[in-house]
Amino acid sequence: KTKTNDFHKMVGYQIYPKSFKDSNGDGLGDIKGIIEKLPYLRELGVDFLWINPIYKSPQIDGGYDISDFYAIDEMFGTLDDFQTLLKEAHDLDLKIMLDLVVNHTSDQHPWFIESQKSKDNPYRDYYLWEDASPNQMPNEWISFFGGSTWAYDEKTKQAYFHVFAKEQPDLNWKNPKVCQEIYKMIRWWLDLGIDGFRLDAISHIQKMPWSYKIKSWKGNGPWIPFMNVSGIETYMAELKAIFDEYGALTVGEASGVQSTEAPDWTDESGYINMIFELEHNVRKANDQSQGDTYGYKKVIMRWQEDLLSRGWNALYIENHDQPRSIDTFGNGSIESAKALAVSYMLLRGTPFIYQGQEFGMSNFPFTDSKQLRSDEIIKQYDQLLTKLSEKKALEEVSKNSREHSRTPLQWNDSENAGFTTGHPWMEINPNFSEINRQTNQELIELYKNLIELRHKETAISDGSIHFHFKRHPQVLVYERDEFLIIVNLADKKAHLDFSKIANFADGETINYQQVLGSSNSPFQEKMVLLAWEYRVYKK
Ligand code: TEU
Repeated sequence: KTKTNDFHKMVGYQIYPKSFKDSNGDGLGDIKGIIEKLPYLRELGVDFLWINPIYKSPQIDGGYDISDFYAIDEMFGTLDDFQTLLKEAHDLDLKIMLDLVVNHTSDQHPWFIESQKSKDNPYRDYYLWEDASPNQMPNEWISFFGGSTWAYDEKTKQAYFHVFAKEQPDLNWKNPKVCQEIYKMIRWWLDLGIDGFRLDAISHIQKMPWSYKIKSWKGNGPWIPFMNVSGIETYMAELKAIFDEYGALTVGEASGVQSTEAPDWTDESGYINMIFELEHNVRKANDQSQGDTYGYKKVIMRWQEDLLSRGWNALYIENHDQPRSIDTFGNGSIESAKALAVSYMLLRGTPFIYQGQEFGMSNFPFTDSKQLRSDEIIKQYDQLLTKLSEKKALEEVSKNSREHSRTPLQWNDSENAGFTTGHPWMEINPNFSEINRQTNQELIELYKNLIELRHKETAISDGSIHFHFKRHPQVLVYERDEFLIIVNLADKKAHLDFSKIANFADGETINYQQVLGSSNSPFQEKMVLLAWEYRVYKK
């Protein structure tokens, strides 16, 4: 296989399998459930599915704690089921992308179980162990999920390193045996016929020397010692060689890779096809549950411009780590969900749709801590209880929580929203009779139209991008060659005056035809946009 630019035209769909569709009534989504819904996904028009981890796992972190890279977790089915999924998806021309989680394993992985046994165990160096004492860790670094990056082990008087939960020990990439094991595993899945990988937390595999002192505890400061640290190039180049050999489709989750560095990661000779930026989820300073629209817009514009001549963006507004966009950047209305869809689906890059986003699924109204499912959120909650009331603590942890996006999918208004015939593993959003795949057809239609534009129009898949009204706080305006896209991202009116803009002001009326829009509105130099209005024109 050779490297092509096919992915420029593609649209991905992200599946959080535990909450997608349950086929056997145990309340947990599974592989057979995905198979059931393939026709729906085909009809939507997406080209590939990214499935969150389905490997064997104790599920401390939604499957991102893998205890066997070669086995499918029982809750999702069997390897046979997976191969059936592959075949049926491929028959429908849908590609399958799996999550590749290689920064860490579960502490229940046989390698770690061995590693923990003694200092001279052959697997000791598969992980990162250092001398320590219960009150003296090797350094002051802190993990993404809170607390020290070190977990002390009484038996050997050493601590092991973890950037996520303590049940997710980081692998030691400096050990060539570890690399070989990982590369072997990658080949195994590609040989099985999968089409590619989403590289989880890949920018963390290389760490600074343990003596590194954290300079700032604000923003990304604490993560500097393990975010895109120099030396990572060697591993990335080795990974790339394998991906190229198979023509694998690859997207990196690589926080810490700056927009100015992303071209090197994703151009023709880059390590991966495309990259997710993790910066656009900007929140209002006084309210973590509310998106800052201008902040979002500025990040998007910067990434689009920095990757214009080289490199490729993976575009998204929702995933399993973020609350629902309709409530964060929208106002809960379907109009706002439509505006958000248009704001990112026609940018330069490969868009991803997160399950349920296409029919307006929204945040969950948490009323009881028993509704929480993520281990790290429950820990946060317990911690908050030491200083806050139950109500306040719950409010605090659910403000900006990734739990919101992980509730079961709302397929219809029947019992359990058509997700399961059993008892759902996580409570279903009580709004399922109003918001489900049957009710919000208009939003689904819009997504279909946007996907079709990406497939048909090379200006959209491969064209240039140029922004206008860059300082406008709520309206996003961009040209993709002969296309002009205008989106009002707020629930109030906005005025635009194109007459001062060079291309638009040469006296002649531009012959724009409206391709999509929330209303029928011919192009005018001076225009008034209604709340959440969007317009797509073509010359
Ligand atoms: O998330 C990783 C992730 O978001 C960090 O790499 C990010 O850099 C950090 O939070 C700073 O903003 C992935 C998965 O998406 C997530 O669900 C897992 O919990 C995590 O990896 C661990 O595998």
